[in-house]
Amino acid sequence: MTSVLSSTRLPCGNRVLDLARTHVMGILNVTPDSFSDGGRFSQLDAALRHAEAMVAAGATIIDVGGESTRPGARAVSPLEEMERVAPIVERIHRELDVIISVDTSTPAVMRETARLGAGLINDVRSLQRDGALDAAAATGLPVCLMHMLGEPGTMQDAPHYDNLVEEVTEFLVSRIAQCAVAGIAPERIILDPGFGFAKTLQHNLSLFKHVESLHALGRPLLVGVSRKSMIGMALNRPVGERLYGGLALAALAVAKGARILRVHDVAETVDVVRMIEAVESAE
Ligand code: 9MG
Repeated sequence: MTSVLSSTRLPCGNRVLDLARTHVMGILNVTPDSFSDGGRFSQLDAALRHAEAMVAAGATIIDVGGESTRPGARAVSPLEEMERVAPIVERIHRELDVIISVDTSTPAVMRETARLGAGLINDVRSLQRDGALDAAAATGLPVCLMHMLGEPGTMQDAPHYDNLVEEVTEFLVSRIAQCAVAGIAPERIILDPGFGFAKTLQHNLSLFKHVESLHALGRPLLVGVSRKSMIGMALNRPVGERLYGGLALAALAVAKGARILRVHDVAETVDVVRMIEAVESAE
């Protein structure tokens, strides 16, 4: 396994992420259709129970998101996003022993959820929204910077690269530099090549094959491919039948040095990670 990190301990609010190991980040979507059978309070309880189940299955990070990033998804207002995300962040912080990541591009959501106990900001827009750099800097939390071109609604409209790996790398280098200007030190940054974001199937496969090259940037890598269309297209599988393809990619991502795997299927992915660790730690 390859990766050169300057430090293996990443402070995430009141917890620390040990980057010597690979972590499984469980996905908790709190969009209206995610926990739709009941009123507001039972939806919150259902989301908390789902988070609890993922922690019991071995997730060390829960990624809470209130805005769908699927192509064509409806945009939500900052207020709507806050109303979805803040209550569950507060409950998880109070009741579960886990790092809370907030999947958001909205400055106000970054600030408020940090106050409520979030430990990590996961921004698919790499802090490019107005005010996002300053908001993230003010929280003191680590941030995950992800590669994407354009916006989720239109990103799949004929994405083009002359040299994909080089362009993804350049994008991330330039976002790290912008973060430094805003007061976010490189030590607070996690990098993500953004599988499925402004990329064709061939782009995704090729980027995965060469993902180790991002280790040159010296920061931990997050890989998110769970149930994505790259698996569906490569294997001709609908979304409900992408588990084995996803586990194959999870194993490959660990072998290529990824430190965080963002997944729906936590228990299965934790088994993959632990099995690899068992082999790697043998004599
Ligand atoms: C929110 N979200 C959806 N897919 C993602 C991915 O691949 N990486 C990160 N960091 N976030 C994602």
